[in-house]
Amino acid sequence: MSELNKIALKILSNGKGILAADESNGTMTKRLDSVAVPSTPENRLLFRETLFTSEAMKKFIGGVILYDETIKQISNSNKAIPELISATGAVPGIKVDTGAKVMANSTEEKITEGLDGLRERLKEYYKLGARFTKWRGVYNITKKHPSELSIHSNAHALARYSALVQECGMVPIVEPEVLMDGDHSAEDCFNKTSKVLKKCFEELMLHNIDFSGIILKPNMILAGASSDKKISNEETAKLTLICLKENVPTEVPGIAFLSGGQTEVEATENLNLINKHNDTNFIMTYSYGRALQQSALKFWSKDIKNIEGTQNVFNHRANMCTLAAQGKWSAELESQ
Ligand code: 5MM
Repeated sequence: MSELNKIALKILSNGKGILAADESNGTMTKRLDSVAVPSTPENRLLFRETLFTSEAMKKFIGGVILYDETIKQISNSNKAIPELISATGAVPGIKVDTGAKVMANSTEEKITEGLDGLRERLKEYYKLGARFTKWRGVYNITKKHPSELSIHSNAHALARYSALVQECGMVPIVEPEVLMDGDHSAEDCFNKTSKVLKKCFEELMLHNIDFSGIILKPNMILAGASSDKKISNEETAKLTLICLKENVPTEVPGIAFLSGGQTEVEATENLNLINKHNDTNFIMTYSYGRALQQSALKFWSKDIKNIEGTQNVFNHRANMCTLAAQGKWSAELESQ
């Protein structure tokens, strides 16, 4: 077993999942604005540290994706953040892309940037304690999109990023996110996600990536957020499994889904059904941002000094997600 495969399994095994706490300052400011808390470095740290020191970290969370600001912050208990996370048994990770920007010669599609100087930045993050990384490509669905150009360019960037990350001894999370925005059908989402994944793995292969040392972070197969043709959770689980079986090489150890704008319970229920029907060898777990943090953030905003209360809310959510990652979740458990 390679070192990279060991890291991936440490993050994903036993129903554990990933806490995606890598919101850039722009996104985190939107999240904090929505609950009327000022977005200062101190407040961003306070909320995140509240999650990182919860019981959930030891029991349910295998890895945390950090943002550049956070990985360099010192906790209120005077510890470096990666040290605080490692002490819980979870693996510190870092988002290394510098964001999705409008693609030249296209006003509607985005290309993720951050390859220039990446080799040097990776060395620095490794020294700070990171052992895995994340890069997110985004694709929108319309009649014409994603275009061949966007599918190809984002896959190429994901592959170049992955090669540099593995060279540096870390596990790359490969996140091609086909967005939920729009009124497209689930069938459209299935077809377009399939094309995106197929191209990603072609490019990863071309760049000699060790598939046993990556984690895939895909979207689930859903109808667009404003579509009137929603499908059932059972159908989402089945279509998601077919899509992954058809496009992901069997050497990949695990798949950690993004929540993409689903509610906390929806994202949990869909993951649970995926695991109930999982007839693959892939570990199927979560790498949620919003679907792990939403209710904790709302609770915390009422009194940012109420650490214990906020942690209780987060512990519950992470517990539900970990049950779902084992196919053991049920709706009744939500209210217990
Ligand atoms: C945590 O949110 C990340 C967003 O970062 P940006 O500020 O760079 O947009 C995002 O990449 C996230 O990791 C994934 O989309 C999963 O989060 P959700 O909320 O979709 O589960």
